[in-house]
Amino acid sequence: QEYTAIKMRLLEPLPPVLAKFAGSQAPLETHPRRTLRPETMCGQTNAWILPEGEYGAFEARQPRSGRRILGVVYLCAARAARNMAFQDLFPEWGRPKQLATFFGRELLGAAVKAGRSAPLCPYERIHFLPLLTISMTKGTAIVTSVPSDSPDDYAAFMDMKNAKKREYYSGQAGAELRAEWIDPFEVVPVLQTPELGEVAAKFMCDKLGITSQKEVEKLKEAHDACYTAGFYKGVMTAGPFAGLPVQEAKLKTKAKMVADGEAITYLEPEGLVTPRST
Ligand code: ZZB
Repeated sequence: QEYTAIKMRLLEPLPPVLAKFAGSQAPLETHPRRTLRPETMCGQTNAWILPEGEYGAFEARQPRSGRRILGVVYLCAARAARNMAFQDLFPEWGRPKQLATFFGRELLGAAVKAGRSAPLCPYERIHFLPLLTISMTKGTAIVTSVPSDSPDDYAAFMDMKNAKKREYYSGQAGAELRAEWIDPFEVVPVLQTPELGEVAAKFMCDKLGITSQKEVEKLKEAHDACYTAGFYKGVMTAGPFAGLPVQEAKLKTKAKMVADGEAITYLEPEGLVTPRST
């Protein structure tokens, strides 16, 4: 399975757990996140992390030149780092160098810039918020949020907009969740389909009566409906490929992001992680 991992640049102030990377020669870059929907990146409103998930910071290298890039680290689950280490993304083949270990909750509220070139992310600064349904064994375990087209994101985004629920999730995470990390952000429509309109995730959540990120069964149904409609009938309404069908925009956005150094592609084996033998 090939994944596109989007890079996000951490912005100051750095969370205390990553403060030791401040002042590195190159900007502290990137979270690769796994996504299969690169064309929707112009609808990002925040990033998600699992509060109790264990993550690491790993020394990165420039994939094309092979140079070690000082001060650039990738933040992700250790398992994802092991995969990446076999794909020339780290200085030493097969051996990720872990520079820090932290829990997701320590990054809550941290600001990132998603996408260097507008309009790939509509907001200059977006924040990490908690998502309890993140799987630590899929992708980097850091997930971008596109509430317009991903029902899971929409439901969790609406949870965060609700002050009472925010307080509840803050208690769950054992970390503060401030209104300023969510209130200035709105759902950004990026594509339309004849059956689900311009904001497919909202359409499906409303239709199925989904009111929380905890309604996983219904969310699965909504996810599949949005994915299928978007993939086969979607036409982009925003971003650099507005007007194009989703299938075309998907390839073009991915190619553009990889060429611009805003994304990397890497492979993840299905099931058990075993090193490549080539
Ligand atoms: C942006 C995006 C935009 C996504 C969208 C989906 C949708 P799938 O389909 O089950 O393979 N994701 C990535 N990693 C994780 C993780 N570790 N735990 C939980 N969710 C994760 O799931 C792929 C999608 O799940 C990825 O694509 C990512 O969210 C999320 F408009 O990235 B996506 C209808 C879906 N729409």
